[in-house]
Amino acid sequence: MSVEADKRAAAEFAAQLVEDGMRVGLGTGSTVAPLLPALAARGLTLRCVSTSPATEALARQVGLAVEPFDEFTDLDIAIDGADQIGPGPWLVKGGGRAHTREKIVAAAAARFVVIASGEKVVERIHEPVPVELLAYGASATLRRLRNVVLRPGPLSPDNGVIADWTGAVEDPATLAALLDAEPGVVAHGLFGPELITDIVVSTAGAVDHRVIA
Ligand code: DER
Repeated sequence: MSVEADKRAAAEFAAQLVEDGMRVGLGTGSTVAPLLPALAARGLTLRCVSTSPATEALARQVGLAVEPFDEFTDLDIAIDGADQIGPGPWLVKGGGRAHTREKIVAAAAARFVVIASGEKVVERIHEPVPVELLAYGASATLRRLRNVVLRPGPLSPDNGVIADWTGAVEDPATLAALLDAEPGVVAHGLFGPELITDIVVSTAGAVDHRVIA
């Protein structure tokens, strides 16, 4: 089974976890892409929040009701992909430059379901780890932060500067704390066990659903 087919299988499995009337956070990326038509096909009444303009456009195309996040104080479920899924579990997210909004949506959700094809599972979290910097003072922040390099490309949807931690990741929790403590860092792409409730991984067509919390 191809990676694309595995992404679709994981997304379609996660779509079944959504119940009528739920407030749903929609992640960003190629694994979330097949989630959207699968959700729409269920014909449920849902209120959705998007983590990127790309997801919003795709969601509207398939008829999902997308509202501004300001309308919500919390969500029932959020579903999103990952760049890496490692022990802990810890995730690396942000390959699609959307990790700040994704982390805010994941934190607001009662249930955060991660969906991925099997090659995203790693024995040890490794670089690069995306980091979003406030544009204001970004040069000074970068000077202080060893091992963080600018990523070529556009600003984030919130006009943040996207960079990557390229140093060794000895311990994700330690690196997360270091980055969180740095003035000028808006958010990094390490998502820890306190955020994650479910992991759905499809490998060669076999879907594994792990409930974390
Ligand atoms: O950039 C992101 O945070 C994406 O969600 C990423 O983590 C997964 O993207 P993919 O589903 O296209 O691999």
